Amino acid sequence: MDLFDDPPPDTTQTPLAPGAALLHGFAREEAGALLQAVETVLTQAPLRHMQTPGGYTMSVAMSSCGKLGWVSDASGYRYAACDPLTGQPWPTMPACLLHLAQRAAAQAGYADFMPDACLINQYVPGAKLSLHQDKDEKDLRAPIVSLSLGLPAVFLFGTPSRKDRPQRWRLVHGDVVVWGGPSRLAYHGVAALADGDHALLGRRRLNLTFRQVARSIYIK
Ligand code: MD3
Ligand code: FE
Repeated sequence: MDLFDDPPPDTTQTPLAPGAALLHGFAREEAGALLQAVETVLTQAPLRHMQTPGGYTMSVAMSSCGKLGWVSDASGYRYAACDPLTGQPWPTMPACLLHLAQRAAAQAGYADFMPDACLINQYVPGAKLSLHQDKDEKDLRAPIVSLSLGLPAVFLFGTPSRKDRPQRWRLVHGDVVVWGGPSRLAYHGVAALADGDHALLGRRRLNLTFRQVARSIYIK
């Protein structure tokens, strides 16, 4: 038996918790093309700082693509078919982004992932996202897939109980994380972004989260 027969995998997978897997560098090779698709979306649906229902302005700038986009204002959080800034439907989800999310979900054990929303988050140094749950999606059996581009971030990953102290994971350019099953309702957030200068993105981090928001019409 030759122990050295198998080529090393181009990405390793770290289980973060039941149902959650970090695919190291899963999108690294195609990151340039993915970034270009994101920048095109952002010319049609610009990044903006939303208001929280509590009256704060978020430090993370956001936009969306896909059938539904995530919106927050004084009246609450929700998914909406139109961008309130432009009054237009959100830009179509670029095929390269959809396919990346579907390949990652399948790799992590979630077949037939059909995201209808992709939330785009931009962090500049100092920007952060407080601990929260994502539970406004109608079918919590579908996972969420996240893609990190640009500066590294410290991701805080707790449990479905707010009281449990979160684990800290460093996410770098090209990393993809798939969150589903028992991890789907875990509390999570992002620590204040450290300053730096990324070769492709400069002084910022982009995070894309792919979600299935509407209830599926297909029987599982
Ligand atoms: C774990 N974004 O947009 S992505 C968000 O890096 C959000 O911008 C973060 O949390 C970011 O809501 C984290 C990773 C993520 C997204 C959703 C999750 C982790 C999750 C839902 C359940 C559990
Ligand atoms: Fe979240």
